[in-house]
Amino acid sequence: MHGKMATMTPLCDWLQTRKARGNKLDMEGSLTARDRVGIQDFVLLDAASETAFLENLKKRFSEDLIYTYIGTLLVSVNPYKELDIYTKKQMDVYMGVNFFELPPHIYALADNAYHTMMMEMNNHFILISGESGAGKTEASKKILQFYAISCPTTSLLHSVRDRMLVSNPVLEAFGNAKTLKNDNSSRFGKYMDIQFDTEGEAVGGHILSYLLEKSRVVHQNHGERNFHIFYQLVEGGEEDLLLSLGLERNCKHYSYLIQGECANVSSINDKNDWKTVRKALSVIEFTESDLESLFGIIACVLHLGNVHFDTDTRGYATLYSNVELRWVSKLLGIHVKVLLEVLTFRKIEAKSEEVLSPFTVDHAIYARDALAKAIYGRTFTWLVNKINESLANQDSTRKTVIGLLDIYGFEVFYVNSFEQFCINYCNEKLQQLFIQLTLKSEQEEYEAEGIEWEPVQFFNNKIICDLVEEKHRGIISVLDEECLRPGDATDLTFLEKLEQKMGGHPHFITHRLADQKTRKTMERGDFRLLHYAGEVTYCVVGFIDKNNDLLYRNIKDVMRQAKNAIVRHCFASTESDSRRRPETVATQFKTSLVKLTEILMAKEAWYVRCLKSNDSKQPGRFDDALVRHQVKYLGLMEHLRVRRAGFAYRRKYELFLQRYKPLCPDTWPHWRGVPSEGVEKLVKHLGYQPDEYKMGRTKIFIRYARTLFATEDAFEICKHDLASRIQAKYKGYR
Ligand code: AD9
Ligand code: MG
Repeated sequence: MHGKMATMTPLCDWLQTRKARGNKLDMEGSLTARDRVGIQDFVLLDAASETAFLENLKKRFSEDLIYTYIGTLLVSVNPYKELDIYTKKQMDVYMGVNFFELPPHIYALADNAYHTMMMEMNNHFILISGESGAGKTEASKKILQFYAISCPTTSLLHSVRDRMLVSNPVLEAFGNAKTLKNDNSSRFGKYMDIQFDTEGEAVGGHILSYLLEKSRVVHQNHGERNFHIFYQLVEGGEEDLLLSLGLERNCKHYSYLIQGECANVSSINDKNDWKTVRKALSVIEFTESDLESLFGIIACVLHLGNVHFDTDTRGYATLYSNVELRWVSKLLGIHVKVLLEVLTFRKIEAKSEEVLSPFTVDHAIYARDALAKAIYGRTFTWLVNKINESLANQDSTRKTVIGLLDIYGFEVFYVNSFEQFCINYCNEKLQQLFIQLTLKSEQEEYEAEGIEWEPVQFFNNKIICDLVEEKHRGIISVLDEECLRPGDATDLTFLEKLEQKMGGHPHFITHRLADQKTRKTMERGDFRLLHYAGEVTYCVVGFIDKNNDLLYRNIKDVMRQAKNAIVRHCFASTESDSRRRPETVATQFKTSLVKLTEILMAKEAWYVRCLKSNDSKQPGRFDDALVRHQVKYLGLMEHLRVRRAGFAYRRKYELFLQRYKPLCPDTWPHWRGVPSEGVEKLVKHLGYQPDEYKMGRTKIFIRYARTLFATEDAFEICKHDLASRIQAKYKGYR
């Protein structure tokens, strides 16, 4: 056996050369190109000051180098222009190449996660974070494209990959919209598992979606739009399709499309996007009848928006004109009389009788809007399920996954409502996860392993997460209590309760609790949270209603009878026990985020931190103050400090030994002694220098990723060498 290991000695020499080459690359970086393009890994920056950090980012940005590493974390700055770095050729360049050998790229991170998954046969996820418009969705698309296009494939699997790729335009059409922050803003959270088989082929996928901002269907703030799909259909839909749906080719005709007064956006081509979505729907194999129902629903929502009411002589709602309602009736497959009844009357159970109570115009509008939101929201869920069916992998053999998380980014508008509250809470949770996984547990691990360590201080946003979500005490609990309280609960009583319970919390303030100066910046119905990413003032109007998200029972009953198959399906399975009150929106969201955290915690994490370069979406503009603010709140400096002082890689002694034991004659084929001693022998044999690693209680800690990569390369060569020797030997027997 030891004879075989003789071949290892040249490998060790080679390993040294590789390491030297790695060092040389760093040196070259520092001597020549460095002044022009900055440093590609912040860990190698001379000074770890915020100013040096920003200068480096800016220097690279001015050269269109939007990516920079902090160790294995990727920082990305939105260039707001198309860069020629996402070609198939680029993908090929990055496929299978060690992380630090090429300039930083999102493909390098994707490839590294992929290879680690293949090597260790475990699950991973890529957390993409940053504020609204920072480039998360673009990043997630690039990663998906990389896997779909670059990974090995058999022709059989082409269809799964195609479907994976086209799921994006479809979900974006239905779940993204123009906001003041981003022309293509995600209005839902998305987590997608990409499943790989043991050969490394992408064989399937699964999407989880989080809280769609349904209120946008019926209301948009100035300068914002409804979901893209409505404009796409109206602008791009074929003549005969529009005719069959009773639609005019004019967005201005539909009241649900013009509240933001910006139906046309220069950066968006709805007509072309319609073609893309139409094609995508056929790739996902929607049947003709699915499509008919789906388009019927989009049109039905538009018609609903144009259903107007008048007041009759008794002060109750009556239909202004029945033209629009007839179209709604046709498209849903529900008799017009039945529809009219549920939009203008409420069914009340009195004793053993059911009584119809007429609506005022306001109530009727409320019922109409609630119906439009419910139909759209449930159809979105149906769509995600349908896409999941088409991405499902039937084969039950063992698979590993890489999860991609792309949610709505932190956002602050002039007026912020329940939706921003949920979105920003979600961002707090993800920041907390990042802190947990990087700053907190990392430092705790050094301590537990007995590694000498100078603690790095950081702001832990757990205090804000608790403020929002703590059981019985957090804002969501107070809101739920008010929502469930019979009687006279209103948005303002909710605010009062908040003041009683949260008053004095360092991250919470209201108009009444504020000092004089702060009070001038708030309205009476506001509360303000000091989020990790900055202050946000929320207007309480609508909180109770949106959290309850109630739909009158007779409307639900009627929808269950619809001839439109999607609508019937969407309303069929729910609320079997109508007496039990469904969970509130915020609580459902909170529960789904807890589940998401559990899913993520069970996997190995990779991070992409996206930064917004400027607020005006201008190509090439780097707003120092804006970027500095993001660098601060994302905790990038703290991450860098931990990285600089810390270790890029760690593995339990047993696992490390198990993998690399063929690289040393003393550990091959078996090491019978204490694992840590075996590892020590192994790394000494490989020529690790004392500053490159530390021995903990149960794990080896390796400071530089390049040391590990060199070891891994050596292992690959050794593996092939062993394989060919075995093959040769086997041949000799025949
Ligand atoms: V939100 O939280 O969903 O509102 P995101 O997802 O962070 O936000 P998005 O990826 O949609 O932002 O990026 C916003 C816009 O910036 C895109 O529509 C592109 O026009 C632009 N962008 C972002 N990343 C890149 C990139 N790598 N290259 C070129 C980019 N343009
Ligand atoms: Mg997005």
